[in-house]
Amino acid sequence: MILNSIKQKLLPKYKKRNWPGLINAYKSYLPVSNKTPIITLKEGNTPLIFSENLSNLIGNNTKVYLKYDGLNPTGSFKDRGMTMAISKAKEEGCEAVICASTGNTSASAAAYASRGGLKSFVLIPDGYVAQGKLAQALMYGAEVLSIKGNFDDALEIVQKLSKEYPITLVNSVNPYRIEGQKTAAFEIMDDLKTSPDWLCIPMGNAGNITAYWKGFNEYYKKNKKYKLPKMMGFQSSGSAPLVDNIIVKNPETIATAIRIGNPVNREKAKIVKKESKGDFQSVTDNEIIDAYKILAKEGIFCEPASAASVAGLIKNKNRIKKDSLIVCVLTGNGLKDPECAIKNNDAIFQKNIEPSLKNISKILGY
Ligand code: AN7
Repeated sequence: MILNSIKQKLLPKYKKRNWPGLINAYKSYLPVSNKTPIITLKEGNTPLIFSENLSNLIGNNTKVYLKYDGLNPTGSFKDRGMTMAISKAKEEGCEAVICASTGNTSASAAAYASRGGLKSFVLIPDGYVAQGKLAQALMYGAEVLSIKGNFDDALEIVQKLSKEYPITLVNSVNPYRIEGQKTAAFEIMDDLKTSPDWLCIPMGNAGNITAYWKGFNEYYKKNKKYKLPKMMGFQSSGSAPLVDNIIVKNPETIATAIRIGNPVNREKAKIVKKESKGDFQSVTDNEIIDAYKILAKEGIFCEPASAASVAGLIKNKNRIKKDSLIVCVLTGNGLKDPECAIKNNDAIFQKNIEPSLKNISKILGY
């Protein structure tokens, strides 16, 4: 009886099943009209999760939240940009889309293109795309070209192709991608009713950090209670063109999603850093894996590139002011890269066990 009355009170308030997808939810902030065909998989509305472990680790009454964007329909934040890019491509009458990708963009482009009835072509670097992402691109129906080169080589080619042929480029140079992705900042501010002091985020091409900054600014312009956070961008030390202000010819990192040596949004990222009084830093692969494990111990499984945001936060422990509110963006789901997880964990995993009750209870220590 008591349980029933609690349920009746809570249910209407927490009913989120009617989420319409991020274009419908934030229409007034987006370049869409009644004529735009909205191609959606109900992306967005991802949870902002308080991290007890990280808050304790940082100390000084810091509150750390995780924006778990790996819970989008294809398992990464790319869906936010792709619902916009594909809807606009469809509105403009285009029939095919193309992208270069370290994996997640290709998965998302393939899914939304199929949903919108468009053809998709994706170029990926041979041998450097996590299995889950490759599986998705193939299943969702993209034409996949694995090239003997890296992401930067692939991006150069697709940029040229999209200029010469009637194919829409859906990498983050497409401005609609940034428009869609800025909604993640809106959701954070809607949840917190304020802005964080720091936003920690991994950077590859730096489209996402650009998008978040745009989102924070748009709310701030409407209401000054939404302060502007410091934008803290993190790259892997073997692939840190924005930190070192260089082009990295042969980027290398376990975080294959951000294995990018010549980011297209370099100039935009510089502006974000300057305007937000933020910082760009690198973290090593070992620091990334440590952060990856810390998150999992709290039940949160992200891909290695996403853990770079948390590795970066931990690295700055001594710089964080008392009572800070920090959000780390977890851009992709851990299931994207099962190989990395199986290789990098501290689990007890015993194989070839005789299936007898006696034997198993002995192994378990009973
Ligand atoms: C999990 O899929 O570039 O700084 O081709 O998959 O906006 O590039 C992926 C990038 C962070 C970096 N985290 O975002 C691609 C691709 C994950 C990612 C990034 C990516 P940007």
